[in-house]
Amino acid sequence: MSERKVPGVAPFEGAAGGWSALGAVARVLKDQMAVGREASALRRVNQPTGFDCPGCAWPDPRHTSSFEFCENGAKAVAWEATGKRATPELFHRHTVSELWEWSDHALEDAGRLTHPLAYDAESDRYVPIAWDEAFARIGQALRALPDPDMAEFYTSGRTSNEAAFLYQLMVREFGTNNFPDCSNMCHEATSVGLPASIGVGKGTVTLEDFEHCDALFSFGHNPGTNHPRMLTTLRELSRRGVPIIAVNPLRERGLERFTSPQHPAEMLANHATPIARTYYQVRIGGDLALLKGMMKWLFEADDADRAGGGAGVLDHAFIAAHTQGIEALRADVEATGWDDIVRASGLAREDIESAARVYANADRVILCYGMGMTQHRFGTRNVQQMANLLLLRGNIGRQGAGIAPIRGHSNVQGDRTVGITEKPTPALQAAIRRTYGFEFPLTHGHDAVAAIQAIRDGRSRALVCMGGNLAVAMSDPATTLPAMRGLDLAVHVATKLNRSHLIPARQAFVLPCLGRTELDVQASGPQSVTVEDSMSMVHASQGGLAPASEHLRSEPAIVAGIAQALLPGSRVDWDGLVADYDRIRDDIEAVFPIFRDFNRRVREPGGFRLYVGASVRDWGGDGRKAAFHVAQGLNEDLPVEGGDLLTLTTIRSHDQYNTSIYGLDDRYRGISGRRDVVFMNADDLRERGLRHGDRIDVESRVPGSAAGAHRVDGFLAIEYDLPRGSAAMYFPEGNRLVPLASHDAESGTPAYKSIPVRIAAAAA
Ligand SMILES: Nc1nc2c(c(=O)[nH]1)N[C@H]1C(S)=C(S)[C@@H](COP(=O)(O)OP(=O)(O)OC[C@H]3O[C@@H](n4cnc5c(=O)[nH]c(N)nc54)[C@H](O)[C@@H]3O)O[C@H]1N2
Ligand SMILES: Nc1nc2c(c(=O)[nH]1)N[C@H]1C(S)=C(S)[C@@H](COP(=O)(O)OP(=O)(O)OC[C@H]3O[C@@H](n4cnc5c(=O)[nH]c(N)nc54)[C@H](O)[C@@H]3O)O[C@H]1N2
Ligand SMILES: [Mo]
Repeated sequence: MSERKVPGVAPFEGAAGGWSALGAVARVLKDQMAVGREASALRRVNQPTGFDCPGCAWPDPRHTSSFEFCENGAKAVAWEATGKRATPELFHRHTVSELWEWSDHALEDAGRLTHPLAYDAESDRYVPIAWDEAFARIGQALRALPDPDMAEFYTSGRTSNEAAFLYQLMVREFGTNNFPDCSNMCHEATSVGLPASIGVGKGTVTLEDFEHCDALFSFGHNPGTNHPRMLTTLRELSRRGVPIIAVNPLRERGLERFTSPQHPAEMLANHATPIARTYYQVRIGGDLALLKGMMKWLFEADDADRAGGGAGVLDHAFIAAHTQGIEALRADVEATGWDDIVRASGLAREDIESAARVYANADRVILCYGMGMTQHRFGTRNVQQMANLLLLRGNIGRQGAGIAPIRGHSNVQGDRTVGITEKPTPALQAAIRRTYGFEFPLTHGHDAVAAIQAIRDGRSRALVCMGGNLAVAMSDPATTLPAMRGLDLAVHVATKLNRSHLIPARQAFVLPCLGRTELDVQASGPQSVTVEDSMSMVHASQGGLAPASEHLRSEPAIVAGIAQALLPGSRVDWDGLVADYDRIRDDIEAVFPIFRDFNRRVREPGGFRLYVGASVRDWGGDGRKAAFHVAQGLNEDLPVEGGDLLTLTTIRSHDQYNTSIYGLDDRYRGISGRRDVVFMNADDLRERGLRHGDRIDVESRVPGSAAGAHRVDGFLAIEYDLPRGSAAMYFPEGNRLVPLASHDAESGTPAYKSIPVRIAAAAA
């Protein structure tokens, strides 16, 4: 590390978790000014009778464990259950143009929204409006569009199954499939890649499988920050002697060592459990090469073993009975030379071989992965090569083995299950016809990128957002923000104020909703909603706090309100459904038979698991087999080492939830009080005549993007332990470097994590 002192930059020596995590929670509770309300809220997180943590989609041990401490779960709860309020008074004091100048942090830190608001162009202010009037105007504006396909209906992944189901029902009865959703920016490569490989776009493991696995590979995710409850599972594996192999360009503390706040002895002794046994710092975007290298070794080892009379290293019985396409895969990896694999992965051949050996020596392997694999121009290929690796040794569909995409938002997986998809199936069409008697088109609608393109080109004139912060989460703000200005209609259902709400449309509305932590009372009494976690477990969630304002409505009630104004002759009994969410669940079951016996099963402690065919080696029915997929090349469009360009990735800090910026610290990476940093390798710095702490300009060099169009200026270069040729900065700041058109060709996932850039000393 450089000797130079840079304000706010100092290595963090501790383990993940431990006392520093408890301290951070104490601070956030104090900052949000409502210790009484939150502390009681925290005890109800992920309890059999409590609410589902809005933090992440990692499952709970049957939802029956005692309160499991998680720093970032606690922050998510405190942020929602805050004592601060963004009242009409705030909007009276500040015009929308003034609020635009606030930081993302300051906007949300204004607190919970309390009243429905409508934009008044004359005064440039949001002013309170009655719910019914808002619904009427929204319905009217949508009906005034020449074509339902000129409206976009976005969903962020906190939305419950019940709200999401009603939402898609309303939108389909209206007549479009334009369902951009946060999953399009997240695990879409999984949703597209895995069905082609294993017949289902979901993970195949359950939490129990982790108790039986004997090797775990972790590709491109950061549990210490983004799913801290997973550290408890990783700690148990490590203590059981299971090798954990981390593949990540950055050395993330949560993958290195963990002090569990659940274990007083470990806390008091300041002891930490080591997590990853081996840590491979792959080049950004180099995973494809690593995976091909591991498979190449497996094929070679298999040949050698069989030549010596052995049964082979691959699971030949499984491959013969359950898969297709092995020959093409073999031909591809055999044709790929070691020199290319080493160059593209940035790893030594011995390292790749030893990773393959650990894999081959284990009977039951689980492979977990996150955004480090999906948010690339080759995201879908990455996903399919991971599936290939597992299939080669029959590591899918048996106890202790499988693939585990780590989902982001706490119900992003469930939203998709209950119909939030721009690609509806004939089965869905038939089920909706059967249940409600209306038709909707099967034509594919817009995903997130296509929605922004349509808005940019004037083909879409209305945007309705069920949560989220689309304008900031999306790539390319230079395109996205101006495109959204001047829509005919913008509607945001939200808990807190964010930048997306401040982009004026001819008519704009902010509709404040209940959060997960809050009591939801409808005509039949208190209601619970349901969510689906990363492992396809569906369970109930019921908030207990008094709502942040008496004017809030639940998401299902808001959807019903809009629907009744939008669809006068609707075939759906909106009032009846909202009066009793059991009735929504009955309808979900009627439309999606996978929810058989929904209301009964969701009342069992811990809920139930949805059927995932690949978990029992059903690869999609009709005698289908799992398929090996060939990925041409080795991510050849990434810059070559030693050249002028670097590959930049965008990551989350420890103090943010996507676009919600809780604070300016990134404790485990040694950053405090700032976010304007670019993590760089020491040699890359030196080669550019730069020193740790220098101001730099970063220019995107994505092929085809106009010179100078996508840049970030005046950031701080930080010397950091990551491979040569690789650099990292925070999301959403880094979105300015990602042109809208730079995305995975197959899934449309923006390439947030492989941005070729040129970095030089700051001009000014
Ligand atoms: N506290 C908190 N929790 C969250 C979120 C949050 O913002 N804050 N967000 C939620 C959401 S929506 C999601 S999707 C998940 C995201 O959870 P993650 O998938 O963990 O998200 P990221 O921070 O984007 O980082 C992924 C990791 O990938 C690594 N990486 C980057 N590029 C590459 C690469 O090319 N190859 C490999 N192998 N690794 C790479 C980075 O170093 C980083 O450690 O978390 C969810 N949970
Ligand atoms: N460069 C870069 N860009 C990325 C990523 C990256 O890694 N790098 N990650 C991408 C990923 S994985 C994702 S998932 C997207 C996230 O995209 P989004 O899901 O659109 O964004 P969030 O920041 O999670 O949304 C925050 C807002 O949600 C609202 N909200 C919170 N809780 C609730 C609720 O219960 N109900 C309602 N109605 N609203 C609520 C609040 O108003 C808050 O301001 O960003 C993507 N963008
Ligand atoms: Mo995500």
